[in-house]
Amino acid sequence: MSEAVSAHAQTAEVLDALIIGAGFSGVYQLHRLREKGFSVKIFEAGASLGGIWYWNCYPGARVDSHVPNYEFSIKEVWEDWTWSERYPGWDELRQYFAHVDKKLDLSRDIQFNTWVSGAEFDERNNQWIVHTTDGKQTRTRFLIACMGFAAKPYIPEFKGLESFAGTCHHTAHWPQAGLDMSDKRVGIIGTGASGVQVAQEAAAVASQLTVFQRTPQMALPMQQRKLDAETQQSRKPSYPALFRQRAVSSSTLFDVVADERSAKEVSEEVREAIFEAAWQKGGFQFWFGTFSDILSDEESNLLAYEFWRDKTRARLNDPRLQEQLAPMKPVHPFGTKRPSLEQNFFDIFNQTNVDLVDLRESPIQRITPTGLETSAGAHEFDILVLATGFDASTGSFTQINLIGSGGKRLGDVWSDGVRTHLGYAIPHMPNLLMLYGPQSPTAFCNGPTCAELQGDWVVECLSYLRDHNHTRIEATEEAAAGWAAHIAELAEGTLFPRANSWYMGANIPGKRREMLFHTAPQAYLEECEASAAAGYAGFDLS
Ligand code: NA7
Repeated sequence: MSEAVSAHAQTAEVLDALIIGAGFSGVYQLHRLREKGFSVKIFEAGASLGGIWYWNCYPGARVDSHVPNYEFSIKEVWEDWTWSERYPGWDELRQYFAHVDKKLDLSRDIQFNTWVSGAEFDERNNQWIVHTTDGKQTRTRFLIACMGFAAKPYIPEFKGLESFAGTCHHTAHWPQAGLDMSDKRVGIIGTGASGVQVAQEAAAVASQLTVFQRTPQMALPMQQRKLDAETQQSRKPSYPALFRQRAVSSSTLFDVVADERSAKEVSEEVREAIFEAAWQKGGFQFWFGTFSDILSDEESNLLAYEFWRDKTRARLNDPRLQEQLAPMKPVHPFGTKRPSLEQNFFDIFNQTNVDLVDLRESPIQRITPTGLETSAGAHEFDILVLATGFDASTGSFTQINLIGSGGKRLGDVWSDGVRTHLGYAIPHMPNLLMLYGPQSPTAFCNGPTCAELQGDWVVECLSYLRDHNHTRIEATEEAAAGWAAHIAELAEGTLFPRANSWYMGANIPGKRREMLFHTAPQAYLEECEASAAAGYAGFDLS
């Protein structure tokens, strides 16, 4: 620590907790920690609350977990809030955050437009000194990272990208003022959730849409439904039980429960009926809610894939499109990349204004001032959309200059792979606690649910430290090595390692290939409870 920083920091106010990020996790932490009497603030890079729903404001951006499972269980928040759709869009989610803000009076403790560029641990005082891009430093006893899994957008190093003369945006950097795609020629690279959603909207208004697909997207029907306020209000008495259920059953996982049998052990008739029911129900029901072994047994997985494939091909008029979008043989096991939820994604390719370019047949060679060139030819457009995803989970942390105890940098601590204990804390990074981060069930549990289940653990932990006069908590190296082995072992019992997904860190060139998430949320909650009950086993407290 430089003397200047030290001198400045020592005269400043010291917070009990500084939270980075005002998405679901951050605002829940703020609310709960304030209730417990901690002095706490949020630093948020965006101009308002919402986290992912602030940044991802491209047309069609919407959540893939349904409400009311995708909302806070805080009574004063839900009692007079109703949604217009089962899977709300980004604009309605922003309105929800404004409602949460009003109800819980959050903004007074949130500093917006404040990007945390780094933080260093002051061992003498057991405090973090947090640096923001406005050149200021803030001291805090605990630093709580609530940055979400998608704080670092990924833009591939396409040759010539800077030469494009039209309008070009990554989906997570969409202009806050909006961008009209009407009567424009639009090119979209990427067919993950973002690419699928923006393509559906562009197809309706653009004069020409070209979708560049590298890997077929095993998108599932959303079965979106409008919701009316009266019906929602009449169901409110059941909400407390519904929210309690999130913590005690496998429904934590997006509110879907699978049949305990194997897809292989039932008759074809029964299997088709269960698949069809899940399909009609929509959302992630067909992903996690059919048979127990879909994501662990290759043969069962193939049965699900074939059902998906046949349903999808039936919607496409052209045999070539059928093979490009829903190939006879799966490119990876079904569901090992997060399936996007679609409304009319496959149907748009039957339209005359929509083209698909299969990048496996003809890779992108360069971006040009007027469009892009693949090995098969040139494509021109006015708007280029980069729906190319994120350096998921760990990218949120590695983009910040974190310096822990003994001057250890995060890159050093993670040089042999990600190391955390319970996904909450990193060795050599004392008093830094993470929510919705790596090596927890982040990707298999929705935002608000995880914000509360993990968030309560963190609040209890900080209260315990205060009650026991501890000023420092740190994950042990031994516990973190054991946790990394546990995460890897859990993944080995599934088919997830078989796809080049962001779950596996395999969407970013050069990123270490390792499962980044805990795949069994229920077991995870029990493991966290057990650690807390044992006085925070796996952590050094002092
Ligand atoms: P995703 O799901 O990571 O999708 C990114 C897409 O971009 C995917 O189709 C990629 O193809 C494609 N991509 C990435 N790099 C390239 C290059 N170099 N060339 C061509 N295509 C490329 O990100 P999203 O933003 O859609 O969704 C992220 C999550 O947010 C989502 O899962 C939901 O949870 C919400 P690939 O499949 O790697 O071949």
